[in-house]
Amino acid sequence: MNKRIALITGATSGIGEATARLLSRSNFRLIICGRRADRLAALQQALREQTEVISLSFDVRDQQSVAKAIQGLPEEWKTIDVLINNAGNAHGLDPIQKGSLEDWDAMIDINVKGLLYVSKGVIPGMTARNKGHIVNLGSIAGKEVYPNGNVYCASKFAVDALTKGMRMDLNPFNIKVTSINPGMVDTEFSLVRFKGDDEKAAQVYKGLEPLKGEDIADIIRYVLEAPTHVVLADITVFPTAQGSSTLVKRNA
Ligand code: NDP
Ligand code: 8X3
Repeated sequence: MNKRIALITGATSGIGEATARLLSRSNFRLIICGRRADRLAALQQALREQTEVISLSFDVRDQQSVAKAIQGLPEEWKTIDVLINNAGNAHGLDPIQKGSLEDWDAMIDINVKGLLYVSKGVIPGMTARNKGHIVNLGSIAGKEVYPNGNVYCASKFAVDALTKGMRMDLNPFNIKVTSINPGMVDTEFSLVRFKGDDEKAAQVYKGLEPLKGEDIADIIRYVLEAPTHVVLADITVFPTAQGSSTLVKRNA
């Protein structure tokens, strides 16, 4: 059976890396993306035994770099079957009256505009071939707003709207669109949110068993392996200890 080509953004850590590792063992050829070239090289090397892998290093905020990287793919890599729009992060956790413009720009530029730039590069090939599958990483933050989550939540509400819009607009082209909306996943997410403060990041997951990147990767693989006539449109996933954005059962 021919291997499908999957392009994964944010493959240098967390959910994206776990997904790349799992899909490398699941009949996919991979295009792994991220800014940290050293990590991309190490991952490419590690996955090479399982499947063919190439890497693209670009900042999703830079539309020209995104377009150049995708247009510059070798011919045999241009027919992308699966796009996993995963790159993204929260920056800061401040009330709106104290939030920093820099953090706001980062979240809107990466989580919303970056997702659009990568999609703009990949979708024309999918519509031309009348097939494809786009998986957008939303969040429970794109379903429920929580205190101090303001702009991060807004960025993920935008992802939710874009996922729904993509599913409608791409319907004539047989393109599947899925959104996966996790609660707490223990990745580098909180470390980035709290600007490298390990202690603050560790507090987020204290006293509960959070999801792991591998848990989300499992779901992504399941979604991608559904029969041709089935699309998992919208999946919200929590750790068992989490009941909502703000309701979490912690051990003492
Ligand atoms: P990580 O911080 O572990 O991974 C984020 C990834 O995004 C990294 O590979 C990073 O790569 C990439 N990235 C960040 N900024 C840019 C940029 N400007 N250009 C290109 N790539 C970028 O976090 P997660 O794995 O947890 O996050 C993955 C997705 O899941 C995000 O969209 C996040 O919002 C979402 N999510 C996470 C949850 C959680 O609790 N962890 C819950 C719900 C959703 P690099 O730095 O090398 O560029
Ligand atoms: C990440 C989950 O609840 O920290 O999107 O916003 S949360």
